[in-house]
Amino acid sequence: MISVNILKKRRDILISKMVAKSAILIFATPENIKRQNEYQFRQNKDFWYFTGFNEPNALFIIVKKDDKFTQKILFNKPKDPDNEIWFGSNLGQDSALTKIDVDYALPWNVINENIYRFLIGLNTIYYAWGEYVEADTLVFDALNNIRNDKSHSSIIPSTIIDWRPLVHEMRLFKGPEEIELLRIAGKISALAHTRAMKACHANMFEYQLEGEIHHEFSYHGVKFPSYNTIVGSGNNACILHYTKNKNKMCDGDLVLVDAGCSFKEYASDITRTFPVNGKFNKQQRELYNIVLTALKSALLMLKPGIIIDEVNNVVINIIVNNLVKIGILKGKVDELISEGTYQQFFMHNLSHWLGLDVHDVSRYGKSMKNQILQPNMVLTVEPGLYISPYANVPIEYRGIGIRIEDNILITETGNECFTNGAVKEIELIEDIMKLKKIN
Ligand SMILES: [Mn+2]
Repeated sequence: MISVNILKKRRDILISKMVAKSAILIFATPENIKRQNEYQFRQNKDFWYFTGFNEPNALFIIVKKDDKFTQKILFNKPKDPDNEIWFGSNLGQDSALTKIDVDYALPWNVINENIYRFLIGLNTIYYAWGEYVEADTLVFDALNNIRNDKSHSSIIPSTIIDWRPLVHEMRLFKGPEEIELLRIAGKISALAHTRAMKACHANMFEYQLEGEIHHEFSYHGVKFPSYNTIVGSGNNACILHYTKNKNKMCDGDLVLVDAGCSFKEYASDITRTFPVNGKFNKQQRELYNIVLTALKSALLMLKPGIIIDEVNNVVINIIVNNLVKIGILKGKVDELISEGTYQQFFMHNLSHWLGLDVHDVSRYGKSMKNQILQPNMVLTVEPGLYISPYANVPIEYRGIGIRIEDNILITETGNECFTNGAVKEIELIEDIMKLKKIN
């Protein structure tokens, strides 16, 4: 749940952006989508942002007649004693009025016959089409109902506006309560990475290290990771979306752990890379320090007014210069960059937005690269180096994959790192791994 005060604040901002004689329709995740058979139910984040309501099959509507008159309506599942025996209780309509703070709460099973009543006499409908087929059908049927019913022929909504640009612009700038949750998510995830460092040893399986991470999440009151945990040792660290986590970890290899929890729906996303046996070898150390230097330089630059792409260029420069120095890349730095030769070793983006979603929403349809950073934006910073086992480089560098990822808030003057709890200096990692506190 989100406090009614915060819901009110968010809804008021949304209402201020709506034109008169309009309604906005925001659907929860439907119950019958196929994904749900495979995964636990996860609420639609835009719906959550304005309702804090975690049940499937629901629709939140705000009707704005004019600046003085607005109505909030919720359609949600009715109470059903038979169903409760199997699935437990749900909120129902009566409690929804106060808990979700709406003027009307109506049962989901009568939505077809009733949704159009709230849209009569309006000009504009704000709706994000294409998310759920069921929702599209409901909305377009409702609009057809109004058009076909001659008794309501005075005003028929004729404009449909996608609300995602409005809502996602709001979500891009985090409020104080969101920042606090993201901060906590970062802290818990950092503890999980620390636990993994302490627990790690040769011949352990990658999934066992994953288990240590998830144990620490649940210990701190978190049920879900915010994405599938990646534990890739040895060559697996070079597979960017490796989630099989099935190999035995070998003495002498590095392990890359990309894991973050979702705390009260807010995501964190940390990557740390450390030696399975607790001690970096020469080549691992060299490559690791290149990535760490790149990360630190990025963290120094990330503040209001800067464009991500400028930071990305500095990171690429550091990486390419150093790869030339140790003989992994050969040629002129400028050409290696302009021709993109380095991309075989660093092929992903430096950052993504972070919030309710782990890859959080952005200015609608706009790439993050050219956006000017502003206070209260939250993002990841994650340079990496991946030397494929088949790369044409000195053999001792092959099969080393390293990523170091932090989560930051852009502040008025610079940034605040949420994930410093997980150490990243070589000496500190080696010190922690000596502790081996977990049996
Ligand atoms: Mn990430």
